[in-house]
Amino acid sequence: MYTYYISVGSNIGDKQGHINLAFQSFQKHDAVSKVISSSLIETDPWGYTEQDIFVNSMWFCESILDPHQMLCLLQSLEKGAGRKRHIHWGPRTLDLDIILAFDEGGTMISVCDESLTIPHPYFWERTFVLEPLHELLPTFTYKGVTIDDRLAQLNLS
Ligand code: A4P
Ligand code: MG
Repeated sequence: MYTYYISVGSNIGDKQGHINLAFQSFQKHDAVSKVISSSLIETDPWGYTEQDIFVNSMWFCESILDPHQMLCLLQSLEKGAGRKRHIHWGPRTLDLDIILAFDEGGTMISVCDESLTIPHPYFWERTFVLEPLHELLPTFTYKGVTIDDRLAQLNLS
């Protein structure tokens, strides 16, 4: 059994609608359990800034799926929302990224291959990821820094 924190983002069309529909399918999936969503927040675009504001949130779940199987499930939900891949960091109906994964003993899992990098390479730089993560995991610490301190650093810079 694994636990996952999954970042959710949308900035095209009915953003909240895309997220809510995907959440319902995810919750119903046989291979996932104990699904929780953070609040939805509106955020300014990060990276490629010539695009509409995003709605972002974070999902927690337990699952028997290993990280690559979880990536497949998330990509099928993105497809279901009509996701087309064009511009890197560009507009999307639904983006589901695995941010953190833990094994049954609570140890953080690292993956780095051609299809998957966990922890997500930019998560520690992004308030749109860390704010919803903070809601679900307020005691999280990464490389000796608490998520509270990291958010304070990012909000100052
Ligand atoms: N991939 C590798 N690691 C992962 C992972 N941990 N989780 C691979 C999910 N996928 C992972 O992703 C390209 C490939 O990354 C996948 O095929 C998978 O094998 P993509 O979603 O098709 O393409 P992308 O848009 O180029 O990359 P990505 O990683 O989704 O973009 P980012 O870095 O997440 O940036 N601003 C705000 N405010 N809110 C946002 O949500 N999102 C982005 C997207 C930019 N700016 C934003 C937001
Ligand atoms: Mg993605």
